[in-house]
Amino acid sequence: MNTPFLFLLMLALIPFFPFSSSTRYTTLTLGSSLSAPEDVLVSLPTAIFTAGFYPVGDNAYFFAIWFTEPLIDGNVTIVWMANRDQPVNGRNTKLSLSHSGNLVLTDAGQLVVWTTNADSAHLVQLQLHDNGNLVLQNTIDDVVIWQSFDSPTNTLLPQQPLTRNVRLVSPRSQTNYSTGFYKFFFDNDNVLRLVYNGAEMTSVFWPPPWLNSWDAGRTTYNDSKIASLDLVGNFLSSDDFQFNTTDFGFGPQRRLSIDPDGNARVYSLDKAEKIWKVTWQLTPEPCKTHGICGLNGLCLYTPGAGPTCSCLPGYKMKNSMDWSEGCVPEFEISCNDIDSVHFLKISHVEFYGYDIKYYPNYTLDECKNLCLSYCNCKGFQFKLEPEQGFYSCFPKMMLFNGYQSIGFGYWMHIRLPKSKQLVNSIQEVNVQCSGRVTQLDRAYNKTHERSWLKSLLWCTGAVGAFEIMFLLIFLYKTRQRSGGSLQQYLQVATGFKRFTYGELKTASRNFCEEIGHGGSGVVYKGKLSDNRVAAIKRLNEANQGEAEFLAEVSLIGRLNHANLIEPWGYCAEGKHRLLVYEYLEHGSLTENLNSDKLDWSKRFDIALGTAKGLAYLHEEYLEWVLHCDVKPENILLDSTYQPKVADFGLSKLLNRGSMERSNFSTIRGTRGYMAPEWVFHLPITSKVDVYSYGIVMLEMVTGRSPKGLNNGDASNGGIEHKRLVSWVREIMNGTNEEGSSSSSWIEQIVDPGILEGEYDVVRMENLVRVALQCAHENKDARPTMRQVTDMLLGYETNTS
Ligand SMILES: *[C@@H]1O[C@H](CO)[C@@H](O)[C@H](O)[C@H]1NC(C)=O
Ligand SMILES: *[C@@H]1O[C@H](CO)[C@@H](O)[C@H](O)[C@H]1NC(C)=O
Ligand SMILES: *[C@@H]1O[C@H](CO)[C@@H](O)[C@H](O)[C@H]1NC(C)=O
Ligand SMILES: *[C@@H]1O[C@H](CO)[C@@H](O)[C@H](O)[C@H]1NC(C)=O
Ligand SMILES: *[C@@H]1O[C@H](CO)[C@@H](O)[C@H](O)[C@H]1NC(C)=O
Ligand SMILES: *[C@@H]1O[C@H](CO)[C@@H](O)[C@H](O)[C@H]1NC(C)=O
Ligand SMILES: *[C@@H]1O[C@H](CO)[C@@H](O)[C@H](O)[C@H]1NC(C)=O
Ligand SMILES: CC(=O)N[C@H]1CO[C@H](CO)[C@@H](O)[C@@H]1O
Repeated sequence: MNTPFLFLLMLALIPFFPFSSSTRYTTLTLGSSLSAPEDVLVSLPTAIFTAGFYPVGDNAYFFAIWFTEPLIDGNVTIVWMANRDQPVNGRNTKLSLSHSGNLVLTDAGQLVVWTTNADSAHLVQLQLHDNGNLVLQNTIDDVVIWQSFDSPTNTLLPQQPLTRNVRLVSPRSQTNYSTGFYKFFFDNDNVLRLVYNGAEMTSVFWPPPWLNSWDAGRTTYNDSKIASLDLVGNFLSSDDFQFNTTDFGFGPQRRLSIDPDGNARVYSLDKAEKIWKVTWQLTPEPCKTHGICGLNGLCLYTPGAGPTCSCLPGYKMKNSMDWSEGCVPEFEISCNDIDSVHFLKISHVEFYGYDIKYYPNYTLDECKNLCLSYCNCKGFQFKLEPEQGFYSCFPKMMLFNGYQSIGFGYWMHIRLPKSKQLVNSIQEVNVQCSGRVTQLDRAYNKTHERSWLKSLLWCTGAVGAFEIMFLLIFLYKTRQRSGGSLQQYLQVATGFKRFTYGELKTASRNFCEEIGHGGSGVVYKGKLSDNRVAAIKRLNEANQGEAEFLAEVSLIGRLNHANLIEPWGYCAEGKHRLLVYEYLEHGSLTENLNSDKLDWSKRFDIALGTAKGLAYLHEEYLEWVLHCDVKPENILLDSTYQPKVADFGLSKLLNRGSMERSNFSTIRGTRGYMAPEWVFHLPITSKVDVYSYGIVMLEMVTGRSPKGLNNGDASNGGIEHKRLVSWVREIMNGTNEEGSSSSSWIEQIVDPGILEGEYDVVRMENLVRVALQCAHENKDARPTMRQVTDMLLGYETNTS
């Protein structure tokens, strides 16, 4: 080798590197070595990557490869490690290329910690390539003897193949890089899987184990077992699994990592801000990752804050430093003495797996006795099967993979000794309309309105707020932006795209065609570059941090239902916050209510579709979404007059931490449609939407607006629209007493101008009865939205 030349080259390169106190190599030749801690090898040709000794503690180092350029917080991002489970000493430790052509990491001059075991050729050299691959190569014919791409740790770089013998394994924690519990690999059946492989148990959770591979969109026939992420952000696997990152296209540096929380994510480097942004992730629901809180633990998820763990009542943390070890009971239960046992009910909690057996159509008492009859039964899941209309019992031999889910009808009953006088220390999960609510004056003065709206959430409570096209709304007080790259999660669903402000400006022709506005912002019509017509909502207030905004947007982006308006994307640039939605030609129900286009059968479809959309928000989508502002303006109609619920952005919520009643004494929603709970400061549940739905349905049938004539303040909002309800009720009551046929009371309430007698009296009666039930003052007397769809649908199937 031409040493003077190399020396000059190194001199020339030195100014480009921020830390220049150490020796920088670009090539390691036979017999030479890198000494800990300072020596590094930089990648060729442009030094994107650096290989060297990365400190992990007092005098403890990994031999690792990282991105040379540090992030905004000064830390570098590691992409590969040689000795993740065995850090080496800082002194007298070397990575040497032995004369036999072997790469050896020796700790403190003696112990071989790691080696390539590849001694074959003699004329080899070690170089780091700009794609992040550390390559031991024959200098004569360029044959690769060994490369780091073949033995990844938890990160896959673009163009690095994931092959049959290779697995990505998560680190233990954010700060502990040693081998963790989550493995991403090709299984024996040729399917790419993510598996929790803990100390006590193993379980596959992706693709969902209850689906067969075919249903999960995978093929088991291609045994080439190869997957990789390419330079434009397309990941393709031989089992047919593929995705595109949200920032699809050439440009940003990307990496796919298996994170310590068991999620796989693709990160793209934002060069300007020097942070990693998540542009794809495998599961948007972090608590559904198996094993995350260990045995007897329960996972709670708050967007922004991420998942948190807690122990079940009666259990305590096994190792206060490590949730993966879960919780242990603070009691002992004797098997035979069933009198000393009781069951503690925890609502909205699901534990996945470890069922002793599945028992359909069981009552609660039968299920309790069943659990008592098994010595190893730690509790049981009691669950409503909405389709069959009965409850099922799942006695559990282990309480694992527990998470709180405000799904419909999930209860967990855990077995505890009677002597343990435990209250349910896990807060009953309540549902509220906004994640972070600031304490408000509970009186709603009209004069207050402006500042109230400005400073807070955007529940469009404004009198007369006329919102034709509604999208979603969220606004919080500006919050500190969390700097860590991991907080920058952009949880995205396929098709939910990030737009630039310029793109949207062009699409809307500089925001010229206004199609609606409300408290939260103005909606414009626009045409996207792919010729789709969109509704673009420009939010008034941009004082929400970007990360915050993205966390909220991502929730909305995951909602997908035929009866919900489809979110297409968003823009968060500087002060601008915009949301992009599908555009519906027929506008809202308000505009169509008095038109003759809506015949009876269309109205029935609107009733049913709206109920389905709301039921999805409440129940199927397990993220606890309430709408809180159901009204005709927020029910949009597509070309066939099928309804789509809009403006469910008001709904997002989830902060269990602030569930105190006092925290949401704010009146939300629109006068005329608000449930009495708002007025009387009762707990807010999904039943507020049921109430509003009932009022909307009555309005649709009668043609009478629930908004009173006077524009008095909304604190008596519960009173006025009672008139519509009691009016209907009285007519129904009165004529029935007189013994006249049902058609006569229906005739009296149905808007004669609109429906002209052409309707199915029996179905109409059913609809009105359901609507009245929904608008019951007592929330417990109202059905759930799921029951509403069943009642409307059940009737359909019974009669046809
Ligand atoms: C990292 O986790 C492993 C496995 O639990 C443990 O043995 C090791 O001590 C941890 N290292 C640090 C630095 O905490
Ligand atoms: C198997 O997958 C590889 C990689 O995706 C692809 O190139 C190949 O054509 C596939 N083979 C078959 C038989 O589909
Ligand atoms: C990714 O984008 C490319 C180009 O737009 C497209 O052909 C491909 O179908 C996309 N793949 C997925 C999984 O969306
Ligand atoms: C559930 O059990 C009850 C009582 O044994 C029975 O009457 C009912 O038909 C069952 N339901 C179904 C759907 O099997
Ligand atoms: C709102 O109304 C209350 C009670 O009527 C009153 O004390 C308060 O000053 C009003 N607030 C504003 C800003 O007008
Ligand atoms: C950056 O490194 C410091 C010290 O090594 C650590 O305390 C901090 O958590 C790191 N920041 C991130 C975002 O990982
Ligand atoms: C309906 O009739 C019953 C019995 O006559 C009466 O008690 C009730 O108050 C009536 N309800 C309404 C809303 O008029
Ligand atoms: C944000 C907020 O107002 N939080 C309050 C919620 O309620 C609890 C208990 O009443 C208060 O301590 C919080 O400050």
